[in-house]
Amino acid sequence: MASAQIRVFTSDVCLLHAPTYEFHSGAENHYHESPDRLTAIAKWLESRPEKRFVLSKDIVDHGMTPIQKIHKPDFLEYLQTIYDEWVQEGGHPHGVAPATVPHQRLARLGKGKPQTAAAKSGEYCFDLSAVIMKETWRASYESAQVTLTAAGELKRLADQLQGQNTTTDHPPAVYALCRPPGHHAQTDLCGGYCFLNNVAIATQWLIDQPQKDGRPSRVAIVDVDFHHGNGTQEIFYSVKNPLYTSLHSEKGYPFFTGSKEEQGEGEGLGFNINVPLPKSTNNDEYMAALQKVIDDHVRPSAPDYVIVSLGVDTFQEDPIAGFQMTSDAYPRIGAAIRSIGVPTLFVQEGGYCVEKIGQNVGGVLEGFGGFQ
Ligand code: SP5
Ligand code: ZN
Repeated sequence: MASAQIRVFTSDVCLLHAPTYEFHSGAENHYHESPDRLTAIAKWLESRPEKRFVLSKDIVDHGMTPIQKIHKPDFLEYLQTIYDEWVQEGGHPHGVAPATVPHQRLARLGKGKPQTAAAKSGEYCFDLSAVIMKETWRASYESAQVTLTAAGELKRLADQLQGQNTTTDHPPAVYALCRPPGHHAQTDLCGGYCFLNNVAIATQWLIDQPQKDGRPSRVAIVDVDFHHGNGTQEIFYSVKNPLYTSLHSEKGYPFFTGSKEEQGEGEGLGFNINVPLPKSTNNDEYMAALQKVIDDHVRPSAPDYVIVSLGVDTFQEDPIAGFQMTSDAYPRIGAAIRSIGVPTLFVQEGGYCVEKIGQNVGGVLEGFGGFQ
Protein backbone atom coordinates (compact mmCIF):
# COMPACT_ATOMS: atom_id res chain seq x y z
CA MET A 1 0.00 0.00 0.00
CA ALA A 2 1.28 3.43 -0.85
CA SER A 3 1.52 5.94 1.93
CA ALA A 4 -0.58 9.06 2.17
CA GLN A 5 0.62 12.11 0.33
CA ILE A 6 4.01 13.59 1.08
CA ARG A 7 4.00 17.19 2.23
CA VAL A 8 6.50 19.52 0.61
CA PHE A 9 7.42 23.00 1.83
CA THR A 10 9.09 25.58 -0.39
CA SER A 11 9.35 29.33 -0.87
CA ASP A 12 9.98 31.74 -3.72
CA VAL A 13 12.29 33.75 -1.44
CA CYS A 14 14.78 30.87 -1.82
CA LEU A 15 15.11 31.85 -5.50
CA LEU A 16 16.53 35.31 -4.75
CA HIS A 17 20.10 34.11 -4.21
CA ALA A 18 21.40 33.82 -7.78
CA PRO A 19 25.08 34.49 -8.43
CA THR A 20 25.86 34.31 -12.13
CA TYR A 21 29.27 32.65 -12.06
CA GLU A 22 31.72 30.59 -10.05
CA PHE A 23 35.21 29.16 -10.62
CA HIS A 24 35.91 25.53 -11.46
CA SER A 25 39.48 24.36 -11.73
CA GLY A 26 40.37 28.03 -12.10
CA ALA A 27 37.98 28.65 -14.98
CA GLU A 28 34.92 30.88 -14.95
CA ASN A 29 31.75 28.79 -15.16
CA HIS A 30 28.02 29.37 -14.64
CA TYR A 31 26.78 29.07 -11.06
CA HIS A 32 25.63 25.45 -10.78
CA GLU A 33 23.67 25.93 -7.56
CA SER A 34 21.01 27.91 -9.44
CA PRO A 35 17.36 28.77 -8.69
CA ASP A 36 16.40 26.58 -11.71
CA ARG A 37 17.18 23.51 -9.60
CA LEU A 38 14.40 24.33 -7.19
CA THR A 39 11.81 25.19 -9.84
CA ALA A 40 12.67 22.00 -11.77
CA ILE A 41 12.06 19.86 -8.68
CA ALA A 42 8.77 21.63 -7.88
CA LYS A 43 7.59 21.20 -11.46
CA TRP A 44 8.36 17.48 -11.49
CA LEU A 45 6.65 16.83 -8.15
CA GLU A 46 3.55 18.74 -9.24
CA SER A 47 3.33 16.77 -12.48
CA ARG A 48 2.92 13.42 -10.68
CA PRO A 49 -0.40 11.57 -10.73
CA GLU A 50 -2.76 11.27 -7.74
CA LYS A 51 -1.43 14.46 -6.18
CA ARG A 52 1.27 12.44 -4.42
CA PHE A 53 2.98 15.62 -3.36
CA VAL A 54 1.22 18.50 -1.66
CA LEU A 55 3.28 21.67 -2.05
CA SER A 56 2.85 24.46 0.44
CA LYS A 57 4.40 27.92 0.55
CA ASP A 58 3.03 28.67 4.03
CA ILE A 59 6.31 29.12 5.83
CA VAL A 60 6.28 29.59 9.60
CA ASP A 61 8.90 32.09 10.79
CA HIS A 62 10.69 30.43 13.72
CA GLY A 63 12.88 33.52 14.18
CA MET A 64 16.63 33.67 14.88
CA THR A 65 16.73 31.51 18.04
CA PRO A 66 17.07 28.09 16.31
CA ILE A 67 19.70 29.55 13.96
CA GLN A 68 21.65 31.08 16.87
CA LYS A 69 21.82 27.65 18.52
CA ILE A 70 24.01 26.48 15.63
CA HIS A 71 25.87 29.50 14.25
CA LYS A 72 28.07 32.08 16.03
CA PRO A 73 26.74 35.64 16.44
CA ASP A 74 29.63 37.31 14.59
CA PHE A 75 29.16 34.97 11.61
CA LEU A 76 25.41 35.70 11.49
CA GLU A 77 26.16 39.44 11.65
CA TYR A 78 28.68 39.00 8.83
CA LEU A 79 26.19 37.25 6.53
CA GLN A 80 23.69 40.06 7.04
CA THR A 81 26.01 43.04 6.59
CA ILE A 82 29.00 42.09 4.46
CA TYR A 83 27.53 42.70 1.00
CA ASP A 84 26.98 46.44 1.53
CA GLU A 85 30.36 46.83 3.23
CA TRP A 86 32.04 44.94 0.40
CA VAL A 87 30.53 47.15 -2.31
CA GLN A 88 31.33 50.34 -0.35
CA GLU A 89 34.94 49.19 -0.10
CA GLY A 90 35.09 48.77 -3.89
CA GLY A 91 34.35 45.04 -4.04
CA HIS A 92 32.76 43.67 -7.21
CA PRO A 93 28.95 44.03 -7.08
CA HIS A 94 28.51 40.42 -8.26
CA GLY A 95 29.16 39.41 -4.66
CA VAL A 96 31.55 38.66 -1.83
CA ALA A 97 34.22 36.00 -2.39
CA PRO A 98 37.24 35.47 -0.15
CA ALA A 99 40.35 37.49 -0.89
CA THR A 100 42.70 35.76 1.57
CA VAL A 101 41.67 32.86 3.77
CA PRO A 102 43.49 32.46 7.10
CA HIS A 103 45.12 29.18 6.18
CA GLN A 104 46.21 27.47 9.39
CA ARG A 105 49.90 28.11 8.68
CA LEU A 106 49.22 31.77 7.91
CA ALA A 107 46.99 32.28 10.95
CA ARG A 108 49.51 30.62 13.28
CA LEU A 109 51.60 33.79 13.52
CA GLY A 110 49.10 36.44 12.52
CA LYS A 111 47.38 38.03 15.48
CA GLY A 112 45.48 40.85 13.75
CA LYS A 113 41.70 40.98 13.75
CA PRO A 114 40.08 41.33 10.34
CA GLN A 115 39.15 45.00 9.86
CA THR A 116 38.07 45.35 6.25
CA ALA A 117 35.36 43.63 4.21
CA ALA A 118 38.10 41.93 2.17
CA ALA A 119 39.68 40.49 5.33
CA LYS A 120 36.35 39.34 6.77
CA SER A 121 35.51 37.64 3.47
CA GLY A 122 38.30 35.16 4.19
CA GLU A 123 37.67 34.94 7.92
CA TYR A 124 34.16 33.51 7.41
CA CYS A 125 34.43 31.54 4.16
CA PHE A 126 36.54 28.58 3.07
CA ASP A 127 36.13 28.58 -0.72
CA LEU A 128 35.05 30.63 -3.73
CA SER A 129 31.66 29.00 -4.30
CA ALA A 130 29.64 30.64 -1.51
CA VAL A 131 29.21 34.02 -3.17
CA ILE A 132 27.27 36.52 -1.02
CA MET A 133 24.99 38.84 -2.96
CA LYS A 134 22.50 41.42 -1.82
CA GLU A 135 19.71 38.87 -1.23
CA THR A 136 21.83 35.96 0.01
CA TRP A 137 20.96 36.46 3.67
CA ARG A 138 17.24 36.66 2.92
CA ALA A 139 17.33 33.49 0.84
CA SER A 140 19.49 31.61 3.38
CA TYR A 141 17.26 32.66 6.28
CA GLU A 142 14.24 31.50 4.28
CA SER A 143 15.95 28.21 3.43
CA ALA A 144 16.39 27.57 7.17
CA GLN A 145 12.77 28.59 7.87
CA VAL A 146 11.45 26.27 5.13
CA THR A 147 13.38 23.44 6.81
CA LEU A 148 12.10 24.36 10.28
CA THR A 149 8.53 24.54 8.96
CA ALA A 150 8.93 21.06 7.46
CA ALA A 151 10.38 19.81 10.77
CA GLY A 152 7.41 21.29 12.64
CA GLU A 153 4.99 19.54 10.31
CA LEU A 154 6.85 16.24 10.72
CA LYS A 155 6.64 16.56 14.51
CA ARG A 156 2.91 17.22 14.26
CA LEU A 157 2.41 14.11 12.08
CA ALA A 158 4.61 11.98 14.37
CA ASP A 159 2.71 13.13 17.47
CA GLN A 160 -0.59 12.39 15.75
CA LEU A 161 0.52 8.88 14.91
CA GLN A 162 1.73 8.25 18.48
CA GLY A 163 -1.62 9.46 19.78
CA GLN A 164 -3.39 6.84 17.68
CA ASN A 165 -1.17 4.12 19.14
CA THR A 166 -1.05 2.29 15.83
CA THR A 167 1.97 0.91 14.06
CA THR A 168 2.50 1.57 10.40
CA ASP A 169 4.85 0.41 7.66
CA HIS A 170 4.76 3.93 6.35
CA PRO A 171 6.09 6.47 8.81
CA PRO A 172 5.41 10.09 7.85
CA ALA A 173 7.80 12.02 5.63
CA VAL A 174 8.06 15.74 4.96
CA TYR A 175 10.34 17.34 2.38
CA ALA A 176 11.99 20.77 2.63
CA LEU A 177 12.48 21.97 -0.95
CA CYS A 178 14.93 24.71 -0.11
CA ARG A 179 18.12 26.43 -1.24
CA PRO A 180 20.80 27.54 -0.70
CA PRO A 181 21.84 24.13 0.65
CA GLY A 182 23.45 23.75 4.07
CA HIS A 183 25.65 20.76 4.88
CA HIS A 184 29.01 22.46 4.14
CA ALA A 185 28.25 25.43 6.45
CA GLN A 186 30.08 25.19 9.78
CA THR A 187 29.40 27.12 13.00
CA ASP A 188 31.12 30.22 11.60
CA LEU A 189 32.11 29.39 8.03
CA CYS A 190 30.26 29.40 4.74
CA GLY A 191 31.45 27.46 1.68
CA GLY A 192 30.39 24.85 -0.86
CA TYR A 193 27.31 26.90 -1.88
CA CYS A 194 26.16 26.80 1.78
CA PHE A 195 25.60 29.64 4.27
CA LEU A 196 23.34 28.34 7.05
CA ASN A 197 23.31 24.65 7.92
CA ASN A 198 19.61 23.90 7.44
CA VAL A 199 19.87 20.27 8.54
CA ALA A 200 21.81 21.16 11.69
CA ILE A 201 19.32 23.89 12.58
CA ALA A 202 16.32 21.57 12.14
CA THR A 203 18.12 18.73 13.92
CA GLN A 204 18.75 20.79 17.05
CA TRP A 205 15.19 22.13 16.93
CA LEU A 206 13.78 18.58 16.82
CA ILE A 207 16.15 17.39 19.58
CA ASP A 208 14.84 20.23 21.73
CA GLN A 209 11.24 19.04 21.25
CA PRO A 210 10.88 16.54 24.11
CA GLN A 211 9.31 13.12 23.70
CA LYS A 212 6.25 12.21 25.79
CA ASP A 213 8.40 10.99 28.69
CA GLY A 214 10.23 14.33 28.78
CA ARG A 215 13.56 13.19 27.30
CA PRO A 216 15.04 15.05 24.32
CA SER A 217 14.24 13.54 20.93
CA ARG A 218 16.94 11.42 19.31
CA VAL A 219 17.89 12.28 15.75
CA ALA A 220 19.94 10.33 13.20
CA ILE A 221 21.21 12.19 10.14
CA VAL A 222 21.81 10.30 6.90
CA ASP A 223 23.77 12.44 4.45
CA VAL A 224 23.51 10.99 0.94
CA ASP A 225 24.93 14.01 -0.91
CA PHE A 226 27.97 13.17 -3.09
CA HIS A 227 30.12 15.50 -0.96
CA HIS A 228 31.04 15.10 2.69
CA GLY A 229 28.97 17.31 5.01
CA ASN A 230 31.92 18.91 6.79
CA GLY A 231 29.62 21.50 8.36
CA THR A 232 27.19 19.05 9.95
CA GLN A 233 30.12 16.92 11.12
CA GLU A 234 31.86 19.88 12.77
CA ILE A 235 28.71 21.20 14.44
CA PHE A 236 27.85 17.91 16.15
CA TYR A 237 31.34 16.39 16.46
CA SER A 238 31.43 16.25 20.26
CA VAL A 239 27.83 15.26 21.03
CA LYS A 240 26.13 11.86 20.82
CA ASN A 241 22.78 13.23 19.73
CA PRO A 242 22.43 13.45 16.75
CA LEU A 243 24.19 10.55 15.12
CA TYR A 244 25.77 11.85 11.90
CA THR A 245 26.32 9.41 9.03
CA SER A 246 27.58 10.28 5.57
CA LEU A 247 28.25 8.41 2.34
CA HIS A 248 30.38 10.47 -0.03
CA SER A 249 33.14 10.53 -2.59
CA GLU A 250 36.49 9.49 -1.11
CA LYS A 251 38.69 11.90 -3.05
CA GLY A 252 36.27 14.68 -3.88
CA TYR A 253 35.41 18.10 -2.53
CA PRO A 254 35.78 19.31 0.28
CA PHE A 255 39.00 17.23 0.22
CA PHE A 256 40.12 17.76 3.83
CA THR A 257 37.29 16.06 5.74
CA GLY A 258 35.28 12.88 5.41
CA SER A 259 37.75 10.12 6.27
CA LYS A 260 36.73 7.02 8.23
CA GLU A 261 39.04 8.08 11.03
CA GLU A 262 36.82 11.07 11.85
CA GLN A 263 34.58 9.35 14.40
CA GLY A 264 33.65 12.13 16.82
CA GLU A 265 35.26 13.20 20.09
CA GLY A 266 34.42 13.15 23.80
CA GLU A 267 30.89 11.91 24.36
CA GLY A 268 30.41 12.18 20.58
CA LEU A 269 33.01 9.48 19.90
CA GLY A 270 31.39 6.80 17.76
CA PHE A 271 28.52 9.07 16.68
CA ASN A 272 30.17 10.39 13.51
CA ILE A 273 30.27 7.81 10.75
CA ASN A 274 31.97 8.56 7.44
CA VAL A 275 31.77 6.14 4.52
CA PRO A 276 34.05 7.32 1.69
CA LEU A 277 33.28 5.60 -1.63
CA PRO A 278 35.18 5.44 -4.94
CA LYS A 279 34.03 7.44 -7.94
CA SER A 280 33.25 4.13 -9.69
CA THR A 281 30.45 3.30 -7.19
CA ASN A 282 27.35 1.95 -8.99
CA ASN A 283 23.75 1.52 -7.80
CA ASP A 284 24.25 -1.89 -6.17
CA GLU A 285 27.48 -0.91 -4.45
CA TYR A 286 25.92 2.28 -3.15
CA MET A 287 22.86 0.45 -1.84
CA ALA A 288 25.04 -2.12 -0.07
CA ALA A 289 26.98 0.69 1.66
CA LEU A 290 23.79 2.54 2.61
CA GLN A 291 22.14 -0.62 3.95
CA LYS A 292 25.21 -1.28 6.09
CA VAL A 293 25.13 2.22 7.58
CA ILE A 294 21.43 1.76 8.36
CA ASP A 295 21.88 -1.70 9.91
CA ASP A 296 25.10 -1.02 11.83
CA HIS A 297 24.52 2.54 13.01
CA VAL A 298 21.18 4.20 12.27
CA ARG A 299 18.74 1.55 13.50
CA PRO A 300 20.81 0.66 16.61
CA SER A 301 20.82 4.35 17.63
CA ALA A 302 17.01 4.09 18.03
CA PRO A 303 16.19 7.49 16.58
CA ASP A 304 12.85 9.25 17.05
CA TYR A 305 13.49 11.11 13.78
CA VAL A 306 15.68 10.57 10.73
CA ILE A 307 16.87 13.63 8.81
CA VAL A 308 18.19 13.07 5.31
CA SER A 309 20.65 15.49 3.72
CA LEU A 310 19.20 14.81 0.30
CA GLY A 311 21.79 15.48 -2.37
CA VAL A 312 21.36 13.80 -5.75
CA ASP A 313 24.76 14.86 -7.07
CA THR A 314 25.67 11.15 -6.84
CA PHE A 315 23.99 10.87 -10.27
CA GLN A 316 26.33 9.77 -13.09
CA GLU A 317 25.34 12.72 -15.30
CA ASP A 318 25.95 15.35 -12.63
CA PRO A 319 28.07 18.13 -14.23
CA ILE A 320 30.30 18.75 -11.18
CA ALA A 321 30.15 15.47 -9.25
CA GLY A 322 28.66 11.97 -9.64
CA PHE A 323 29.24 8.29 -8.95
CA GLN A 324 28.22 5.74 -11.61
CA MET A 325 24.61 5.91 -10.42
CA THR A 326 21.48 5.96 -12.57
CA SER A 327 17.99 7.27 -11.83
CA ASP A 328 16.92 3.76 -10.77
CA ALA A 329 19.01 4.14 -7.61
CA TYR A 330 16.89 6.89 -6.08
CA PRO A 331 13.64 5.01 -5.32
CA ARG A 332 15.83 2.30 -3.77
CA ILE A 333 17.48 4.88 -1.51
CA GLY A 334 14.03 6.09 -0.42
CA ALA A 335 12.81 2.55 0.28
CA ALA A 336 15.92 1.74 2.33
CA ILE A 337 15.37 4.84 4.45
CA ARG A 338 11.71 3.99 4.94
CA SER A 339 12.78 0.58 6.25
CA ILE A 340 14.25 2.33 9.31
CA GLY A 341 10.60 2.87 10.20
CA VAL A 342 10.96 6.36 11.65
CA PRO A 343 9.37 9.76 10.80
CA THR A 344 11.73 11.29 8.26
CA LEU A 345 12.59 14.81 7.22
CA PHE A 346 14.14 15.16 3.76
CA VAL A 347 16.13 18.36 3.23
CA GLN A 348 17.42 19.41 -0.18
CA GLU A 349 21.22 19.65 -0.52
CA GLY A 350 23.14 19.26 -3.82
CA GLY A 351 22.35 17.89 -7.28
CA TYR A 352 23.24 19.88 -10.39
CA CYS A 353 21.86 17.95 -13.35
CA VAL A 354 18.85 20.21 -13.73
CA GLU A 355 17.28 18.01 -16.45
CA LYS A 356 17.03 15.01 -14.10
CA ILE A 357 17.04 16.59 -10.65
CA GLY A 358 13.24 16.40 -10.32
CA GLN A 359 13.09 12.75 -11.26
CA ASN A 360 15.99 11.84 -8.96
CA VAL A 361 14.79 13.76 -5.89
CA GLY A 362 11.20 12.69 -6.56
CA GLY A 363 12.43 9.12 -6.94
CA VAL A 364 13.80 9.11 -3.39
CA LEU A 365 10.53 10.50 -2.03
CA GLU A 366 8.39 8.08 -4.02
CA GLY A 367 10.61 5.20 -2.93
CA PHE A 368 10.01 6.23 0.67
CA GLY A 369 6.28 6.61 0.08
CA GLY A 370 5.98 3.23 -1.62
CA PHE A 371 4.52 4.72 -4.80
CA GLN A 372 4.93 2.65 -7.95
C1 SP5 B 1 25.90 21.33 -1.49
C2 SP5 B 1 26.93 20.88 -2.47
O1 SP5 B 1 26.72 19.90 -3.18
N1 SP5 B 1 28.04 21.61 -2.60
C3 SP5 B 1 29.07 21.22 -3.49
C4 SP5 B 1 30.08 22.27 -3.74
C5 SP5 B 1 31.12 21.77 -4.69
N2 SP5 B 1 31.94 22.81 -5.20
C6 SP5 B 1 33.18 22.45 -5.82
C7 SP5 B 1 33.00 21.56 -6.99
C8 SP5 B 1 34.31 21.29 -7.71
C9 SP5 B 1 33.98 20.52 -8.95
N3 SP5 B 1 35.06 20.39 -9.89
C10 SP5 B 1 34.59 20.64 -11.24
C11 SP5 B 1 34.90 19.57 -12.19
C12 SP5 B 1 34.11 19.82 -13.46
N4 SP5 B 1 34.40 18.85 -14.45
ZN1 ZN C 1 27.07 17.91 -2.93
